[in-house]
Amino acid sequence: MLFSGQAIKVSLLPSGIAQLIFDLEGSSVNKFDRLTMKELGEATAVIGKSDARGVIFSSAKSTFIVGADITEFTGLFATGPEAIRDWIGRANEVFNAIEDLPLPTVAAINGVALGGGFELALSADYRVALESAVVGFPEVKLGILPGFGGTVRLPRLIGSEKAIAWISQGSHIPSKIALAERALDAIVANDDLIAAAERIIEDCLNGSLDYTAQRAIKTSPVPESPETIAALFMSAKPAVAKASGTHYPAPLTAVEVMEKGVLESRAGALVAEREGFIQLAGTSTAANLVQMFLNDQFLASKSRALSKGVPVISKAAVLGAGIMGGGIAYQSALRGTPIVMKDIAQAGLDLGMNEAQTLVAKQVKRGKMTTESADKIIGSITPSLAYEDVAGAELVVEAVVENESVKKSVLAELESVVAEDAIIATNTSTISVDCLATALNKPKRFCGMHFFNPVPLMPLVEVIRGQETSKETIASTVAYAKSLGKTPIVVNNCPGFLVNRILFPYFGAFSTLVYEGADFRQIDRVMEEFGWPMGPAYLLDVVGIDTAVHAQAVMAAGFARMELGFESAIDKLYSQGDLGQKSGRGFYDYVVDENGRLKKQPNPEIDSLIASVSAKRRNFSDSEIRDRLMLALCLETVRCLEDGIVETAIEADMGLVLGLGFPKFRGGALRFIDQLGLTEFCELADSYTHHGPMLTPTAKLREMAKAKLSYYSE
Ligand code: 3H9
Repeated sequence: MLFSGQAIKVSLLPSGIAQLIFDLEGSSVNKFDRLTMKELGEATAVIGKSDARGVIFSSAKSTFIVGADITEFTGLFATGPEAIRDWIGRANEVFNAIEDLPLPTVAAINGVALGGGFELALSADYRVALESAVVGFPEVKLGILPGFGGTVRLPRLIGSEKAIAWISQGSHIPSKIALAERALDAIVANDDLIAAAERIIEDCLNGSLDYTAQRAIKTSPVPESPETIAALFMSAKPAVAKASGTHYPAPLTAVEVMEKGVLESRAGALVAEREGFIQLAGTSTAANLVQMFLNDQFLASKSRALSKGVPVISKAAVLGAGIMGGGIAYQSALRGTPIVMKDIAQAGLDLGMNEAQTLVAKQVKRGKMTTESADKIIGSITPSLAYEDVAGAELVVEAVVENESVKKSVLAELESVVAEDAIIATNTSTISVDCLATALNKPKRFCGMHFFNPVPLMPLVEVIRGQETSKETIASTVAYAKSLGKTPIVVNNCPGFLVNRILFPYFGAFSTLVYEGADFRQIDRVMEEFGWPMGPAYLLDVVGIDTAVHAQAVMAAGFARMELGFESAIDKLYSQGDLGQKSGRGFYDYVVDENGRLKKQPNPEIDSLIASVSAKRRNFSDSEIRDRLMLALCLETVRCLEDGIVETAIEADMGLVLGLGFPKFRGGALRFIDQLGLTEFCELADSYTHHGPMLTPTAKLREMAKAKLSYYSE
């Protein structure tokens, strides 16, 4: 054994070639935490002084190396530029030392090699991988750029144009594509990986391969002329900037860093990369996107713990076909759980099956699914008009119309058919789960399962715990949601649950502004500039004006403070049957374009309609619009946390990100409050308190502000 650490071991193979094995103790994956980087430096020095004939970098885990340790980023980034410069400088020294070893080197990539993991592989002379391996640079998704030499070595190896695409898009690249683009040198079978790496080293030693020439490519400027490079980057940058948008600076910065570096020496290019990294690491976007990764991991571990040991649902059912039922049935069948789709009318079943068929056809058309798989998926959905077919289901999702008495009678009927221990979940967006539970003899086995539309695309499922819901019911429902590929968040029952309870105060602030004479188009623009995928008027059209009117009534009945007290523009649209996208007209008009997509257009009659229910049009500053909408939304999020509707700040914020499209780079409502500062947030709210209780901070929030606490330090 040449080296034995807690993350790395190096031994000599019988061929005299050193095998460096990454196997970080106590971790499910290899990653570049501080310990691993330190040991890599030490092991490289030992190898340099040894008699080894070559080096193979390999992993004892199923992943190769997942990158730098993201869990260290928040602390590291907060230490400021000098500490980051120092950290990257030391990593650069280690990777350069590997690249400069006086012997041939090969990375044997057995699994995921992302970010720093692939940067290590690029420091080696050659890269051989399994077909199942995945490589790439996802750093921009964290708001940063590759900082261990990725922007330096990749363009030299595969060309600037391809490197721009790899790094600015942050995609995971399957090994076959990486091989075709020359980022890998070979793909081999599982049992041949180390032997293949050894063969490459032997070829280097016997002169069939020139590893020093290989190195020279990676350490010299690219061979193109300055004019060619200037033209290439000039045309790439606007496209990258357009694709990433103003709120996500990392992709463009990464491209600018490459532009600065490709004609430099290795050392010069590494400096450009490091300075670009430091610039991005100081942004709130990077801090929030890193927190998004940590939040995802938190949600995954929480739902794992909640559903531990729960038997897999082998047969499910959905009551009520149509778009929602069809979407749930499709998702269940797609993910391998056969499902019965029951309706009272053949027309409903036809609609549901049609929805599922349309969804599989789209996948087939995009080449993402074979026709055999498509047939299998459709075959595992059983449309039925008879309750007997539902009897064997272990979990049934009731997804009939959003009407309390209809739901209650369907639930009672259903309970008399299914097994004693079957789980019954209601897909409702607003109706109290406790109220619906009164229809059942065994409310223990009942909970809410709120899917978002369109089901296949929306990642969130709210799992709603009623007062009587048992732990086992929550566990099975969480497990089923996970098996559908969704992210479940467990919330306690209240009108609107988590997501709609927060959305409707935001819509309320919108309606109030319009009532006071604000232009809804300005409101949409301001909120889109803030980072929302669509402004509130557009969102209302997408959600459906009728749905919004119904849900607003439920919310106002549940929380007196949400009562608007006036006829809103939404009410007016509803009264004349303009229901948004579904009817072709709402705040905007919608027409089908040549690609079959709905296109938003001005509604020529909207201004006179709004004028009939609001004050005369007057000017509002962009900041007032943004403040009033965000204060309403953030304060309701605070109340949900304080009322115990949701257990943690992370779950509240992720509910908004995954369910509403809250801009990720802002991290969520509570994170937004943290970043503004709790005291500053309360002061801002106080400047609008005359607008009523929806914009008034809670006593606990004020106490937290006084105590200098924050939601994410709790
Ligand atoms: C980088 O490298 C920057 C450099 O250029 C240098 C800059 C100067 N750090 O998701 P999973 C853990 S930036 C720490 O459940 P999957 C994860 O927490 C980094 N931990 O499995 C979990 O832990 P546990 C670039 C990480 O199969 C376990 O691994 N790299 C990291 O669904 C399994 O993860 C990335 O952005 C990490 N980097 O997906 C990759 N990655 O077992 C981010 C994973 O305790 N990661 N963990 O619950 C991913 O995309 C996915 O996790 C991956 C596996 C595809 C790797």
